[in-house]
Amino acid sequence: MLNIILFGPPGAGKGTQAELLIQSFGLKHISTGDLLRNEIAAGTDLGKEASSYMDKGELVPDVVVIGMIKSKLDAHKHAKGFIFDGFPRTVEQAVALDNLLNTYNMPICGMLSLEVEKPELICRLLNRGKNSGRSDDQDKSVIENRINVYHEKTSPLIEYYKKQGKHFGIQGTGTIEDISVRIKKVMKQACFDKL
Ligand code: B4P
Repeated sequence: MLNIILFGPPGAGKGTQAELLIQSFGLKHISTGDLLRNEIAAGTDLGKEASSYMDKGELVPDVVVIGMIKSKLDAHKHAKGFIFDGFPRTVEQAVALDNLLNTYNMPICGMLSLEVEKPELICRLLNRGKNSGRSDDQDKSVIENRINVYHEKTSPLIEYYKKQGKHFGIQGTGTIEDISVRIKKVMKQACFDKL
């Protein structure tokens, strides 16, 4: 089984690149952002709780997100592998993911970390906000808070996966196609035996 984490700050291209990878490798895509937005659209209690955090650019509580991931893994036990997009975002989430995957004997193969500078992130997200209807992409102060939260709570995961020898930094600027080529090259190096 091939399990990959697509990592990076908000707007780094995780969702964009995940779509291309699932086409190439036949992996199951799990985006916690998409799962949460589906709950909001369906008007569930979980969605109502999540939107109160997402509208401000804060992280949804770990217990909520970890529960969603567990039910996705349980529902797709026989998948060829998973691309985790936007998860984990805290050390607690990373520990929970390691524990869950170890129970299935299918550890993370690599954490592919897309590197993009703040001005480019802000520009991309404001651009998406013009058409996507995503409220968290329309307000510059919310976007800046998401980037601050990333540095405070999410970027420590780089060290967490470096210690496991699983961190791979990838330049996240340039055309979407060029970045995809870079990612696939790293995947072949990191996970060759599982492809
Ligand atoms: P997410 O849905 O994960 O959104 P994101 O970080 O903004 O990145 P996304 O993947 O959508 O954007 P992408 O970089 O592909 O999270 C939203 C919110 O949900 C979080 O703030 C949080 O509140 C909550 N949440 C989600 N997961 C959570 C978790 N695990 N724990 C707690 N809370 C959680 O693309 C951005 C834009 O850039 C697009 O318009 C794209 O077209 C463009 N783009 C991509 N690549 C480009 C390139 N190479 N050049 C130019 N533009 C590019």
